[in-house]
Amino acid sequence: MATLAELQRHAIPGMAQILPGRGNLPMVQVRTPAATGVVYLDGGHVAAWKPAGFEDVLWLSEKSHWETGKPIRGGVPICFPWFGPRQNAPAHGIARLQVWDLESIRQEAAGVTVCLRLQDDDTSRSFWPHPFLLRHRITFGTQLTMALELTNTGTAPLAAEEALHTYFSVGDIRQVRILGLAGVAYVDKTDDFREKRQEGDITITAETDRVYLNTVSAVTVEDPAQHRRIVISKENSRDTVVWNPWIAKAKAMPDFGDDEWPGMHCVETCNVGAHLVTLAQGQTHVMTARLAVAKL
Ligand code: TA6
Repeated sequence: MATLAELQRHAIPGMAQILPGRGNLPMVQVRTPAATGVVYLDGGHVAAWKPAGFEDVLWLSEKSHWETGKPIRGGVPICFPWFGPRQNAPAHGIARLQVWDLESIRQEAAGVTVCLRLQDDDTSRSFWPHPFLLRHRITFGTQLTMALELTNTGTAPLAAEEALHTYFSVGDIRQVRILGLAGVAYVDKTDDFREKRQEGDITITAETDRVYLNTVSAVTVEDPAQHRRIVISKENSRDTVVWNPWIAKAKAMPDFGDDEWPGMHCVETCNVGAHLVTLAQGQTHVMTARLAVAKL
């Protein structure tokens, strides 16, 4: 793993710097007139994005761990190579627990793009015996673009689930409406994984944990308490997860404040279950999530 001193060669003076963040974990901090943003090398984890004129769009728990090997609660955890729990292995896979390498930082028309990479190693192979190369290209600008690029660097076919598990900051989840998934089938994980169909817009009135299937739709989150709407569009993703833990689940998570559930929810861009990504030797797949925010 590169030292902080070795990472400085990537800095762009006045725009992108590499410095110790929470828990002294190394982070890239981007500051431009368009937006500010933060991504940690731990987990390749985007932790903040604040476009000019708005409060931070991403949510972070005040109780989050800030330790290598433990997932940050909030921001955008990367779930790979599986989604959800797995016996004798970390939930949501290993990528969010490992320290990624900083490959480059570039100033582009759309913003400042930070590229992080993660390759298989003894740890990953102990859980999942496949060679792989992941790149996470994050562009911090008036929009936030996250492109998760997966390459099969092995000789055998690779099959993996993936998710950009994005936590959004909202004024009051009880006032939020989520548009764009009407008519889409979903698995309701709070009701024995029964398959249902979304009727109209989504409102959150209890623990909500749904995998919307086979949808390429953009999703709009209307947040009247913060007078803003967030549009989440995506490419090469077949599923969208919507999650809020509500009261009991929030209490049950040690890295989640008991009273934090009204201020957040997840809309996750993913390929899970039957839509896992399959790649032949040398093949690459890029899943992209793009966030935009506007006044409501
Ligand atoms: O994406 C929703 C979900 O799968 C929920 O079931 C809940 O487990 C959430 O992810 C958080 O998972 P984590 O492992 O980060 O606590």
